[in-house]
Amino acid sequence: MKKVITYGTYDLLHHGHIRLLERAKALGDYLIVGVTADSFDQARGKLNVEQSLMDRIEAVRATGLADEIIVEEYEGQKIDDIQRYGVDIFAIGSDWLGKFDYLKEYCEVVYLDRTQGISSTDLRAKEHQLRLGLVGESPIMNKFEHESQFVNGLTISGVCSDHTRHLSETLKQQAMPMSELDSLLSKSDAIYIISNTRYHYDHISRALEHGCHVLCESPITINSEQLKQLRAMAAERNLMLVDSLKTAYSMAYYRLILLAKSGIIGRVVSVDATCTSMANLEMSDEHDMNYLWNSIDAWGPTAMMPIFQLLGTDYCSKTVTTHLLEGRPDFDAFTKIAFVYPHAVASLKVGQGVKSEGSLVISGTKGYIYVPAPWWKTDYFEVRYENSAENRRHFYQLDGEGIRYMLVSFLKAIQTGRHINYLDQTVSDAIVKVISDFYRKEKIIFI
Ligand code: C2G
Repeated sequence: MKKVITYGTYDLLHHGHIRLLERAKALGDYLIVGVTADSFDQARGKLNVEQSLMDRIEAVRATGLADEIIVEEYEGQKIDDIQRYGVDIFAIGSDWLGKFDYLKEYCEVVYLDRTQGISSTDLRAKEHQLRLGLVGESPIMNKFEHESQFVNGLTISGVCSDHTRHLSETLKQQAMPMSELDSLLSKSDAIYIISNTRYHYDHISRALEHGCHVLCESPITINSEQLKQLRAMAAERNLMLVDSLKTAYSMAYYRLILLAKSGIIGRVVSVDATCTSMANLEMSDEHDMNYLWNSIDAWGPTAMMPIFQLLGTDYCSKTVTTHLLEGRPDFDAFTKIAFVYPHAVASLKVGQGVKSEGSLVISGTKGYIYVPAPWWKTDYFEVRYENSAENRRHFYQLDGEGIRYMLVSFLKAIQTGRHINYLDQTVSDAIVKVISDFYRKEKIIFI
């Protein structure tokens, strides 16, 4: 009996896939089809797969062409499968020409002509095209422009900015002043906002009025009342209003939160997060300073996220200590917040112009999780115990600082009308509440 094997994602199964399976089957007597696991697709940069693994397997099964279906989970598995199943022929589409010649050592390798004019990518893009406008004054917009290339169906519709010095040449060419925001909104389906937090409310409400979905750099606003209004506006119009907090979308970060919640370090008793950066305050002129984010705005949301995700948002008390920049009553260069919960504590330190070790430590009754600096770009963490032989290291690939995963998730949320909970709304609201209190200068210790 001649055994043939072939592999694929088979997202939105189409006649190109079916023709390939038919020809692969005709090469022998028994066809094994390897369907890629979601984590393997993610690792190889295929981020936009729409259907779940089960749905994709089901679609392949329904063709009646596969005698056996297996799951492809890791790089290098093909060699193992070929040997394990005693495969005679490996078949794949000609878009992979030459890429699998290394398998010739184990079996015959056949490249079959790819069917022209159809692909899962086209099908996905046709279904949903999203025009994303960029709004604000930050070099991070360059990263969004770059990362949008990895997201099928997403195009940048334009840029509104009053401070274009840090923008890439491509963005500079499309940039219009903030006074023309309405014209950007009218050619966009959604916008990404990274204007100074003082302007978020105005920019978000105008976007929602125009029927645009919003992805806004956290905090969404610096005033809890305004946040309530914006949430109501978004709900009324069936529009997404989502925090842009890229750390939430890092696989390593997401997994470490799940691990901590699963009890791997016992009961969590302390979460300590530090995030700092050098804002180059001496170099900044008056115009720059207008757009520069202070510590609590720039880093507060990121640092509060693990605290609220692990300990909840019902803290009993918080003590805020801050250091304001001389002559700038609204610019904190450093802020420390200590939270007390009924059975736990937490602390955060944020600095913009003050530098410290940017690590995250989650302490528990059995052990602790340590994420080295810069933890907000998590790709690695350690679970540590008293007995170091039990320590475990975890590594997950992080591409584009998490921005591309966040864009994919935002797109999916718009398509499905359902926001996947990388960042719970209660956490987002609690972040705004702390920042709102900060600006009301409630019970703050100044140093
Ligand atoms: N295919 C085709 N014609 C098309 C589209 C796809 O012949 N118009 C073939 C591909 O060449 C591949 C199979 O259908 O052999 C599955 O395609 P995808 O679902 O796009 O999967 P792919 O990313 O090619 O996965 O490690 C190799 C992968 O597992 C192959």
